[in-house]
Amino acid sequence: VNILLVEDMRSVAALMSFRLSELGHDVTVAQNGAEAVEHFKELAPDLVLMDIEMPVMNGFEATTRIRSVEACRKWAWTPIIFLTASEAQTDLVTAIEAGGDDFLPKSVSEPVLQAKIKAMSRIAQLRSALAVANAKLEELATRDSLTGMFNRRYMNIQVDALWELDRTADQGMGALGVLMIDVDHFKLYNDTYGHQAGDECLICVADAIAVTVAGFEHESSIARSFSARYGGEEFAVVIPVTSQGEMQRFADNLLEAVRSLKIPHVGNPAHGIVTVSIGGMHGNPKLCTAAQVFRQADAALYRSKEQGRNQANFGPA
Ligand code: GH3
Ligand code: MG
Ligand code: MG
Ligand code: MG
Repeated sequence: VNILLVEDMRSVAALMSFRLSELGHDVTVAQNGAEAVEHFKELAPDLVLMDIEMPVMNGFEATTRIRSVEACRKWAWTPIIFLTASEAQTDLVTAIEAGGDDFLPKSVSEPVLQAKIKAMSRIAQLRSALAVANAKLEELATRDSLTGMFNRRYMNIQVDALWELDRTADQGMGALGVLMIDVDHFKLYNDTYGHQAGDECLICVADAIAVTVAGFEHESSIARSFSARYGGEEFAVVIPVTSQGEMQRFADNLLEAVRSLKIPHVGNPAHGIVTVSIGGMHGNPKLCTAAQVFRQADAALYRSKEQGRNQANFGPA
């Protein structure tokens, strides 16, 4: 166990750290609370043994600060055991209030000290296993299982955040473009080639979209674009754009990327291969809501369908 021992009295620190090393632990000593906070940030110890009375910064204050460092790291928790010369009740209460987990007299016997360390490490390990599981679940909850793309739920959260960021920024990025992408005659694709082939087709289209977005980001040196499976055979891309022309260029790239997959589709008679229709709209978050832009993009998509598919149309700028 990696232990951060916080103790201002050199003789006590030396003795404690000798005992702990004998028990097989790695010990780092801090001589006051301020040093303890610094060491804590650098070392991320498994356990902290904290003296109370120290110059510069006492143990209660140091504990409060360590807890606020942890608050910035998701699910982080390190057990903190206070060490004290006396067993005053008020100290115990203050120690727990400050964020400490337990309380031991400095004169504690070796077996008790070892047992406490074991118990605390066990809780810490369980907690970190839970944190890993939680992170995995969070990741799963944001993704669509077929394509691996972000799902609509996560997209809504991200779009709201993007919008809010730009709306409140002194100098926003200007406009955000929304593109709705819908596979043409996809029901017929399923009817002709089967649902399994339909799934595979969606995976290919999703990949083509992801690659196109990455390429466009690279060549226009923009970041923060975002694509998702919006539902069924529909995808959406949110991309910072400076003009409708730029969005048009991006939409052309998307149309071409899907065509160049050359997936045969006899139910799409005008083209013979899988194509998509696109509706685009861009707007300034300071002037309109995300919902308005999505609505207009959807209306533009409808026009692309009506006018023969395999094309992009755009809402009013
Ligand atoms: P349009 O060109 O007007 O968009 O015609 P469409 O046939 O693509 O549109 P419609 O909304 O009538 O049909 C969408 C089809 O997409 C119906 C549904 O079975 C299929 N679909 C939705 N999600 C999935 C999926 O996950 N896998 C497969 N294989 N098919 C899906
Ligand atoms: Mg002291
Ligand atoms: Mg559709
Ligand atoms: Mg469709």
